[in-house]
Amino acid sequence: MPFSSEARRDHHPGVRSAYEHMARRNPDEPEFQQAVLEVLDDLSPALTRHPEYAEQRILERLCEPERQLMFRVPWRDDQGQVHINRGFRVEFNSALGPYKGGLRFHPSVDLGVIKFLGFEQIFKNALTGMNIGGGKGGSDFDPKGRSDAEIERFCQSFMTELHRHLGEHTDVPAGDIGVGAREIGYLFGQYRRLANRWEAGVITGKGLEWGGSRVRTEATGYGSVLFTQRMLERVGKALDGQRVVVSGSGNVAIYSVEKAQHLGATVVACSDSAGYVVDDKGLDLDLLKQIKEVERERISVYAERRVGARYVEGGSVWDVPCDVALPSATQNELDADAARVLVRNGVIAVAEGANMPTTPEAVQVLREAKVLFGPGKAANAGGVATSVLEMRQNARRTSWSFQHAESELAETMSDIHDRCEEAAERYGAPGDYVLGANVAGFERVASAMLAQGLI
Ligand code: NDP
Ligand code: 2IT
Repeated sequence: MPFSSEARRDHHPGVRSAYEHMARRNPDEPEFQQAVLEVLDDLSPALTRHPEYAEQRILERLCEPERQLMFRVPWRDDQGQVHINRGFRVEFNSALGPYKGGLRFHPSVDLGVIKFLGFEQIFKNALTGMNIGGGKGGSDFDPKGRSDAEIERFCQSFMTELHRHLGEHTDVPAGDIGVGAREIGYLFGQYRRLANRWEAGVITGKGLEWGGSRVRTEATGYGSVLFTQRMLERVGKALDGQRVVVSGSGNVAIYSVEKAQHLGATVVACSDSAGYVVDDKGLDLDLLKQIKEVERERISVYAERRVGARYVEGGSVWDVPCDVALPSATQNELDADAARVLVRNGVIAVAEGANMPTTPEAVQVLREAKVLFGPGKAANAGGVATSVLEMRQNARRTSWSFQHAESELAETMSDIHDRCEEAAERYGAPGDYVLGANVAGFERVASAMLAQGLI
């Protein structure tokens, strides 16, 4: 990826050389290059204000993970066949706390994908104001169509290698695409067995009976909708009465639908990788949960069971007219063409429930159309923030009520919104949440790195 062909401003030489250095060293990792570019593109004014960041080569250090693990994950399927997958954990930056970030099981996973996610996680975690560093992991294992027993064997094999690198003060994984409550259970079980320690704080997203936190399941979706609500409030609007489209139908999507409905919106569409459903009366949340969480079925089944709903195979969910769009599936799922359709249909706000779902060209289209835009590292930070609430409860051997955990989440999302807003104003770009999130996250990590010396 060339360095910002349509640069929004003249770049500080330190930004340019750090980007070129990173791109040379990681030539086959387009998602990682994209994630770095999206952050560095906003950092020139911060480097001008703080010459010590360039002198100490903070950007070059940030772009190089502290540690990258790749390992073999052998497992046997129900027919006795042997499979070999590749496992990853990228421990990117621990200046602010132990490495923290999810595990993704999806066939598209490779080192570059895990590095893009780990890099984003550094700034997202910094924005929460909490003491967590950035990391990410996963495997190219495809859980689709696998039995519970196969998932269990895979998770046990994966953790057999990973466990030696984890610890509540070292590295604390959680879920992401393809890793939910079931997988976290098998992973924690194998960790506990190998470590001979009941160390709740070593992984988050646990079941409520064994150290999990209320609201962690809901947190990412709830948080992204709360962030959207704060953006709308700033321009004198609210979610009440708005037409919302969500992409995906996994953990983040389902709880975005739930919170948007709580706040009075009508959610008219959601999707999976094969197609999307439209339900003009508003999605039936109980039916959606039954199909996706209980039966683990495809989203097309929703239209078979719900009168008045229709399924569109393939195509783009962004063709469905809406006021608010919440991309909550995967990276680069909302491109410039889709953004133009959204703008033509009158969209007023877009918030990223997923990580990097909007391409840079699409962000540009939305920016030019003055659409409110919440970048993932701010809008979807409610998940990781609630993971920290889980770790806090584990450390104190206590367990909070749903109301208490939810009010902590709401306060955190509001603080993140305000941090982005404040940084954007300080750097002369009021309302630019992308710049605000990048700068505010960066300043916190950079000053910690500077204070801790050359490591
Ligand atoms: P899930 O596995 O629960 O759901 C993923 C959803 O996205 C599914 O509907 C899936 O469809 C769809 N999807 C996945 N890959 C693709 C693809 N290549 N093309 C089209 N659709 C795809 O994952 P989550 O809901 O947990 O994660 C969704 C996003 O949110 C990810 O970007 C993740 O990184 C991000 N995120 C998650 C957090 C969490 O706490 N879980 C926290 C912060 C961000 P299908 O079933 O057809 O594959
Ligand atoms: O992308 C993310 O922030 C997550 N998948 C959640 C990470 C976490 O540690 O809760």
